[in-house]
Amino acid sequence: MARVFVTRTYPAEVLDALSAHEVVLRDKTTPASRDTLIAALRDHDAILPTLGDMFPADLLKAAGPIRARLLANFGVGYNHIDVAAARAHGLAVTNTPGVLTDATADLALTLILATARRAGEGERLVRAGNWQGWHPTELLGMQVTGRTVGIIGMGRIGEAIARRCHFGFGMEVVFYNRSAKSPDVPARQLDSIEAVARAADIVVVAVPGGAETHHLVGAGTLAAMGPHAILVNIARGDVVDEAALIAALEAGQIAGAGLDVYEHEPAVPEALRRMENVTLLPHLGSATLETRVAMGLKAVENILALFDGKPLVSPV
Ligand code: 8YV
Repeated sequence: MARVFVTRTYPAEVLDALSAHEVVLRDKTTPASRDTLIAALRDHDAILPTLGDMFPADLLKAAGPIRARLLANFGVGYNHIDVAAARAHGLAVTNTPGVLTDATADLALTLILATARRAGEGERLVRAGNWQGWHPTELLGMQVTGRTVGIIGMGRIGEAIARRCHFGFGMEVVFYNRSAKSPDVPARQLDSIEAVARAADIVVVAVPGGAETHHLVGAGTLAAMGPHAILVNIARGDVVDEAALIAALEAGQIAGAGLDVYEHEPAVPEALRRMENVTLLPHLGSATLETRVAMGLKAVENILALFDGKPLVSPV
């Protein structure tokens, strides 16, 4: 019987799928500490970690000798794991691509619509008991149908967002991607992020996180967007320079923002929380029950493949 360390609370189906093995469950909603992860690496054959459970190179080094052979990450993004260092310590890393694409793309559209149509402001008005009744110029927003959306990062999730924007809202799609891409939606690839920012009414960030994309969207991109444009981020918080975003919003350089992710989660700057033209969600991209179950089962599939001596299903 192999031993698996599971760092968080998961839907029951996920743990049921591991029932043939010994599961050590840290039944918590918060990230595991450094000491907990070091002990887990020493005493288990596989670990099922997720966002916030940090595996930097120095932790992996301090843990040695490591018994674990796999970090089966729950999530498609794995910027909290130093993959090269993990490999150097004999640990494979897997993620959960594909199964969360639709849920995350749906959430991007939630942010586009909520921000453009000022849904948060309207909801707060009604909830506070301050609505005085309908009038012709109340809370006028930006019409989404027919606008241009600019997608930064045309991977699986970017393409799913493009499909929704094109087929659902008749939007023109432009995008930036570091390599040439032909998505299955009419879309124009532009050669820089600034060009996308200039062309689009709504810019959506959908690149992976990590050192390569840190502050990819900064003051220059925001300045290129224009005072009627909206920025949406469903990727990782630090892909956008948060201080530059706050400055651009405060200066009226852009019209608003829809954010699911932040540079220092769960901290959300007070300046953003004060702004009515910003929609703020608590990293809900993949947060549907069916998606979280599918993510968990994908992580478990990788763990079981390791124990059965089969090829990993989704190595990174
Ligand atoms: C997850 C995500 O909810 O999968 C990812 O990379 O950002 C979200 O869908 C969370 O980050 C767990 O990994």
